[in-house]
Amino acid sequence: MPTADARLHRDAPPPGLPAPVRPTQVGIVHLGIGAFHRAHQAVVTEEAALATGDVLWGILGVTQRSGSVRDQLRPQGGVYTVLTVGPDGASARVVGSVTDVAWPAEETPRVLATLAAPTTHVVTLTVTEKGYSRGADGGLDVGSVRADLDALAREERVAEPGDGAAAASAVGLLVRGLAARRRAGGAPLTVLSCDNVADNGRVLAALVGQAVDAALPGADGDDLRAWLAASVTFPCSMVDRIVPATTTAQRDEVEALLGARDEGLVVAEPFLQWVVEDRFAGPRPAWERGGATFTDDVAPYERAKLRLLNGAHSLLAYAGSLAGYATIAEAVADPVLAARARALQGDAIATLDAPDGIDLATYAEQLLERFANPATGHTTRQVAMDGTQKIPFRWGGTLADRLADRSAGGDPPTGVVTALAAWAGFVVEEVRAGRPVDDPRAEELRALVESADDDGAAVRALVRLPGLLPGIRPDTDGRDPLDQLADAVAADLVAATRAGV
Ligand code: CS2
Repeated sequence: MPTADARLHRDAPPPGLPAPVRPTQVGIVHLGIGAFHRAHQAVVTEEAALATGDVLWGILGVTQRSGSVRDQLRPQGGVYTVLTVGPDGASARVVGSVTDVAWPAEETPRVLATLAAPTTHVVTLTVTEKGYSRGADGGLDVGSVRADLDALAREERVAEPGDGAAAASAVGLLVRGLAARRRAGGAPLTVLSCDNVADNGRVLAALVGQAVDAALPGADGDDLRAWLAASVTFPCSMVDRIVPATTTAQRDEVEALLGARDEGLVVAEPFLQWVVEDRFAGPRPAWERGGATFTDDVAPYERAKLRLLNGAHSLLAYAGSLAGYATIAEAVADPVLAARARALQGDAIATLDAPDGIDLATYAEQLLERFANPATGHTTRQVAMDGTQKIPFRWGGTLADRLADRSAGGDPPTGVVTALAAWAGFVVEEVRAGRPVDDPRAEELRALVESADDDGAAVRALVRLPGLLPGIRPDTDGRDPLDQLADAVAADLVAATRAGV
C-alpha cells in the first residue's frame, strides 16, 4: 500500500505539471463519475475555469454502482491525472474540477441537499445506457426504481430534503433531487445527459415525467410537474472520447512518472468532442472556452456519432471477440473485420444528414483510424458489454431507417445483418461456454439460447428480442421485416463460421 504522503493530492500536485484548478464551490453535480466523465466533461470544465478564472463550477461526482471511485478520489482531495496517449506519444495533466465524490448508498441526503442547493446550476450524467432504467418498450421500468419512487412520495409528504433512504437508481436519485430542489425554493436547473443514447435529453425528460407520474399520481404531483415544466431543461448532448477502463499496470507506470500514486488515474486518446444543445435553465460554465460546441440541434452530430462510431465499435467488439482479438486496435487491423465495419458505416451513412461542415465518409474513416490507436488498450470485452442496451441506438436506428426507405428495396442492409450476426454469435458462444453474458438482460439471453433447438434458432430468437431493434413496422403486405432479418442474420453467421471468421 502506498503511504498517504505518496498519494497525489490537490495541495501537493506533482512538480513539473501545471497546478489544477481550485474551485471554491460546487456548481455541478455529476451522476456516474467513471473514467469517461473524468476524461471528458471534467476536463472541459477545468479548461473553461483556467481560461476564465471562474472557479464557481466545482463538480460533486456521484458514483452509483460502488464506492470505489469515492475511495480512490476522496483521499486525493478529488484530483486525478489524465494520461493522454496517441500516435505522438503520451502526456499527463492533473485535473482539479472534481471537488469530491459521494456514494448514495451511504450519502444520499448529502447528494439530495447538493442537488437542491441554489449554488448548483447543472446536473450532468454519464450513467451508461442501462443507467436510464428503461424497459423493453423504451419507457421507465417502474418496478426497477420502485424503492426510489416510494422514497420520493414519503419525502414530498413530510417536505424533508431526504428521509435518508439510500437511492438505488440514477433516475430515482435525480427525481428525488429535483423534488427536493422545488421544495427548497425551486431555483432553475439544467439536467444534461451525456450518454450514448439517441435524443438523450428528451429521453431523460420523459423518464423523469414518468417517474413523477408513478410516484405522485394525479394532483399529488401537479406542483412538481408544473415546476419541472417552468424551471428545468433537459438539453441533448453528444460526447466523444475513447476512454478505456484504467489498468493497474497503467497506475504503476504513471506512479513512476509522477513520483506519486494516483488511484484515480484515467487514460484517454487525444480526441475530445462535446456538442451541447444550447438550452440552459440558468447559469452554466463557459464550456465553449474549454472546447465544447454549442448548437441549436445536436441530432445530426449525435446520430452520426452513434451510428458510425459506436456502431462500428460494437461490431468490432463482437466480431473481434469471436475472432480471438483482445483489443479493438487488433480487431480493426484485421482487413476482413475492417471491411465489415465499413459496410456497416456505409449502411448508416445512407440514413444520416451530415452535420455542418462534416463529410461523413471522411468522418467514418477517421473513426477507424482512432480505433487503431493501440496505446489506449481498449478491449473488445469492454465495448461488448451491455449489448442489449447499446444495439437499439447503434444499429437499430440505421436498420429502422433503411427498412422504412422503400427506395432502398426494403431488404435488410447487409452491414447491419453482419453486425447482428456477430453479436448473436458472441452471445451463443458465451452461453455455450458457460460464461455469463455481461449484460443486464443476461438471464433472458441465456434462456433464449438454451431453449433453442440449434444455433440457427438461437440466433433467430436473439434478433427478435423485444426492444433490441425498435421502430420496425410490418411492411405494406403485413409481413414482419424481422422474420426476413432473422433468417439473413442466421445465414450470415453460418457463412462466417464456414469461412472461419
Ligand atoms: C464504446 C464507447 O464502450 C463502448 O460501448 O463504444 O464507450 C466509446 O468509446 C465512446 O462512446 C467514444 O466516444
